[in-house]
Amino acid sequence: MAVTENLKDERTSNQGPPRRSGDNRETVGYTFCDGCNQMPFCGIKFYRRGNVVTRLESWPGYPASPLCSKGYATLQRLYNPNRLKYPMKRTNPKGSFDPGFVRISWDEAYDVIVAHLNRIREQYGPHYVFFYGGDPKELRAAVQRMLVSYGSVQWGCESSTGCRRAAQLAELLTYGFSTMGNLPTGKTRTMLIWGTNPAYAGQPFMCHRHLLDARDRGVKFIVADPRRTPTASLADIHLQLRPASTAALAAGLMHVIFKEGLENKEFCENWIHGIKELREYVKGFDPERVEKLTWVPARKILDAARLYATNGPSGFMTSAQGTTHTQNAVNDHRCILMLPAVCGYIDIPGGLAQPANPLISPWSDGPPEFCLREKLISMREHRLDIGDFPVWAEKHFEVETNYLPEYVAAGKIKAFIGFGLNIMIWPQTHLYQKAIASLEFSMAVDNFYRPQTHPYVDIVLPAAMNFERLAPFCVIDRTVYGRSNLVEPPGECKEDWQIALEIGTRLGHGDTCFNGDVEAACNDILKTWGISYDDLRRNQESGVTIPAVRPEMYEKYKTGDVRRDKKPGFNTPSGKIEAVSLTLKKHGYPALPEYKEPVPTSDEYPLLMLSGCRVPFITHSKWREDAPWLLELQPGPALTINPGDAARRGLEEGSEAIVKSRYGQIRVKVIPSIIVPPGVVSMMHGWDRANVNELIPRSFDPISGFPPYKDAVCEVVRADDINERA
Ligand SMILES: Nc1nc2c(c(=O)[nH]1)N[C@H]1C(S)=C(S)[C@@H](COP(=O)(O)OP(=O)(O)OC[C@H]3O[C@@H](n4cnc5c(=O)[nH]c(N)nc54)[C@H](O)[C@@H]3O)O[C@H]1N2
Ligand SMILES: Nc1nc2c(c(=O)[nH]1)N[C@H]1C(S)=C(S)[C@@H](COP(=O)(O)OP(=O)(O)OC[C@H]3O[C@@H](n4cnc5c(=O)[nH]c(N)nc54)[C@H](O)[C@@H]3O)O[C@H]1N2
Ligand SMILES: [Mo]
Repeated sequence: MAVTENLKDERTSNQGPPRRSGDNRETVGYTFCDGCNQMPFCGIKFYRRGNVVTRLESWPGYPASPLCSKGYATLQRLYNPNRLKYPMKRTNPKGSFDPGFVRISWDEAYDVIVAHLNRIREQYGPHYVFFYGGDPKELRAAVQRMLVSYGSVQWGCESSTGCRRAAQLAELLTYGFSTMGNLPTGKTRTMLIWGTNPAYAGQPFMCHRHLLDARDRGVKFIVADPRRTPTASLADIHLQLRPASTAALAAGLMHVIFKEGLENKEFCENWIHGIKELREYVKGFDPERVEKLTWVPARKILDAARLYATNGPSGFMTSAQGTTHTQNAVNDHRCILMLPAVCGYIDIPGGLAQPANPLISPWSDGPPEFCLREKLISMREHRLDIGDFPVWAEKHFEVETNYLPEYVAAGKIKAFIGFGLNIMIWPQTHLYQKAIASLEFSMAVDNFYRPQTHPYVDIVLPAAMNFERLAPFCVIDRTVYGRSNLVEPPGECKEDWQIALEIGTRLGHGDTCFNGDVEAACNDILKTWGISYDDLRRNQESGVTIPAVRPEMYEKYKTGDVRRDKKPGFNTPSGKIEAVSLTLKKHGYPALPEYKEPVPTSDEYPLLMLSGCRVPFITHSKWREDAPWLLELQPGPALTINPGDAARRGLEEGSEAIVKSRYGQIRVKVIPSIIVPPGVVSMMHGWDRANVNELIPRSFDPISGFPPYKDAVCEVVRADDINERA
């Protein structure tokens, strides 16, 4: 009890003197939008009276600006009457329609959590507790600090389930560094954009505006995407490929480049390991064959290859995930990554440059020292995924989560601690619900009650929102920004960092968990740059810029500025970019980025299904009932289908339809649209009343374990046809 009360006092003082209730003057505060969890986050300047945020605007002069619809809707989310406000425990059996959640005190919640964690550590060992963080990445650092203090190695997150890490694994294996590409610069003459649609999914400042400007400057665009997105509309050449045929298209482009001698021969010979094998391999991918495999006309393959290779330097952008939601995730992505390599566009101005002085936003991985990374890695042998995904376990410290039901069934997990947990992330969600429900203990921390997740856990804790929390601060390029003048959260909500650090403290790790003091935890990270949160407050609008340690440099692989051992070359086993991956070879995987046929259609399931392509005003399972302004833009689950396919099924705009696969079915509204080509449908993810992930097979990519969210087949029928038959 005493711990909690003390912490509450400190927290209040962290945020400046409490306001008197009669104090109704308007004051200004600053925070970040967590609407789409893009890092770095967009900046919000807000106005408050008393404890109420009354209005907001884009933070002037802040680089991640202006705000989009989600940013403005954060106020409606903040004051949503359905917010979780108190800790709760379940009193009816897990999975019940009414789980009978009742309010409890923080003390009771912490007592129960700590008792279970201590008991499990005694009875089985600390690695039997699985810790998980969903898409809200802001909380990850503190949760990791807590779980490593406790002594578990089992840390998984949304990135290690279905987002960034499979593409990143491909990058690390192929290039030895991590990159999603760059925005075009003044030197860029052609841009290749593969499987990403920043017009909808990226912050306005991050991408689309820069792409439009580049287009106006005369930069040429090649966009590979099965859909006619706004990003594809920038394209001089739109490669509208069959979903999940990525590696065939990339191999086809290289076929043309090699055949016509357009590659950068010097770079290929000196800096690509396995260039001979790659040349041999892509010989089989002539444009006519690739047209059959990918649906992209041979003429366009020729034109795109020539434009990309001859009108350089060419820039490059790929998705965090669009190309890795297939059963061949890592090799699909590896094949795309070979394109900038064979043309020698690596680390040159206007091409795929790597910053010489990265000060990366720390929230996706968490800052290594703060997260006690060394200790986490030292426990690697206890990882659940080490046998199933050895290459992954070598390169990533986060555990691959997709075999969770199997690990639970084998008795290897006894408790599950989820921060920002959305069980719908997993394909065939019901298996994960059942697995989590079968554990000896589980809990979740969230802003709202989530019917697909919370009935399966024992305790639900209420998290504070972005206007109410101090952590984390934000990093953009080399500038660090803080928050100020925060409001008190409703009820008894606490910020995620405080919850994690308080659990750690109650487990007996007050020393590593800052006795629950969030500002002290932030300062521990900020001190790396010689600053504190107070400095951020003093420089609120401008932020604090950390000077670069060395000038910008290019072709760093030639000078020994890339590898840890300071030898020239890349950070790969061969020291070169690896067309033939020595790490994959060592573990018995295909060493070349081989093409694998996507899952075949059949008479019963004749349509290819993309799932989870982003829309501008919704993020995953959030932003629906949370902020009804956004719900007005799209009030329910919707499926886009090509108008011809719709007409053949008697479907029109707004028709109710059933989408079904071998694994399940969901009810949706139909939007006939040429955004998708014939034979392809696109369904949003994250709707609790129409969870598309129940339709996705658990056929995971063997290297990364990623689910094939965009490599599945289905059929769509009118809902009343089914009703009539029933
Ligand atoms: N079919 C299909 N599935 C997909 C994808 C796809 O393209 N297709 N995309 C995948 C990708 S890339 C991603 S990133 C994942 C999404 O990852 P998820 O983790 O599924 O993301 P969210 O739906 O945002 O859910 C996170 C939960 O955290 C809660 N939350 C939000 N903010 C906070 C906070 O500050 N604190 C706490 N404690 N909780 C909070 C939300 O209310 C929600 O319940 O989905 C993946 N799933
Ligand atoms: N508004 C909004 N913004 C978001 C999010 C959100 O939910 N809502 N989510 C955030 C998150 S967590 C992420 S990971 C990013 C995702 O950001 P993006 O990756 O840019 O978003 P997607 O819409 O999934 O874009 C993937 C594109 O890949 C295409 N695609 C599908 N299959 C293939 C294929 O086989 N080959 C190729 N070449 N292309 C293919 C799809 O048609 C789609 O247009 O967005 C972030 N921003
Ligand atoms: Mo993501």
